[in-house]
Amino acid sequence: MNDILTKIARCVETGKIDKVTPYPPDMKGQDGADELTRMALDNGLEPSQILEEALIPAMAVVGEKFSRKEIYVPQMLMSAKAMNGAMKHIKPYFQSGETKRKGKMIIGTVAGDLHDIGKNLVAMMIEGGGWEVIDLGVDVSTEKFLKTIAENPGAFVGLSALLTTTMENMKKTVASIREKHKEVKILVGGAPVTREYCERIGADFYSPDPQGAVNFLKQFAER
Ligand code: B1M
Repeated sequence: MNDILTKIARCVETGKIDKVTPYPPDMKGQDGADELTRMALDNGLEPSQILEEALIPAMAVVGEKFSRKEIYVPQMLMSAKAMNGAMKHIKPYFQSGETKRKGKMIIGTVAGDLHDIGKNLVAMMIEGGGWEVIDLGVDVSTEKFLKTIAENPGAFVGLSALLTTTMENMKKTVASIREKHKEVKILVGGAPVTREYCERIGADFYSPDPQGAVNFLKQFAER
C-alpha cells in the first residue's frame, strides 16, 4: 500500500486525530489523520482511494480489536474522531455542483444507535450523485422520520443500523412508514443488516455500501 495511506490507516486505528493529539506516544508531534489526508489529496491521491484503501479498512481493524477486547469504547471514539478529521477533507470532492437536484433522500441512523460514520458516507455519496439529502443524524425516532416524510412528499428514505439490538428499531420504523406512507421507497443498510433482513422487514432495497444506494436511486432520478 502507498506509504501515506498506511500512515492514514494507522492514525485512524490508533486515534491520532491531528498533530496536537498526544497519542500514541511514538507519534507525538507528528501529523495525524487530518494533516495526512490533506497531504494525500494535495499529492493527487483519489478521495475514493483514501476511503477504500485506508479509512474503511482501518475502522474494520478497530472493530476487530474491540471484539478481541484489545481496545475499549474511548479508543473506538478516538478512532471515529480521527476518521472524521480525514473525512472533512474528502467530503467536498463528493459534493455535487449541480443546482437542479434529482430528488430528495431523508437519511438517519435508527433510534438507540449512535453510529454515524457509515451513514455519513452514504449521505455524502448520494449528495455527490446529485440528490438533496436531509440528514436527520443519529438516534432518530420513528416519529421524526414520519414527520420529515410528511413534510417532504416524494422523498426516499434511508435507514442505517450498526447494532444487532437497533435492527429491531429499524424494523419498527419501516413498519410505521409502511402503515402511513405506502408509496415511500425505503433503503436500509449498516454492518449487521442483510438483504434477507431487508425483505423480512418489508423495506424496498438493501445495499452493503454507499455506491449500491446511489445506483438504486439512479433509476428514479427526476429527469
Ligand atoms: Co460501536 N459497535 N458501539 N462504536 N463500533 C460496532 C458496530 C461493533 C460491531 C464493534 C464490535 O463489537 N466489533 C459492535 C456492535 C455489535 C453488534 O451489535 N453486533 C459495537 C458496539 C457493541 C458498540 C457499543 C454498544 C459499545 C459499548 O458501549 N459497550 C456502543 C453503542 C452506542 C450506541 O450506538 N448506542 C458503541 C459505540 C461506538 C462509538 C460511539 C465509540 C463509535 C461510533 C462513533 C460514530 O459513529 N460517530 C463506534 C465505532 C466506531 C464502531 C466500529 C469500530 C466502527 C463503525 C464504523 O464507523 N465503521 C464498529 C465495528 C465495525 O463496524 N467493524 C462498531 C466504518 C463505516 C464506514 O462502516 O458503519 O458499517 P459502516 O458503514 C458501511 C456499510 O455498513 C454501509 O455503508 C458504509 C460504508 O461502506 N452502510 C449503509 C451503512 N449505513 C448504510 C445505509 C444504507 C446503505 C449502506 O442505506 C440507507
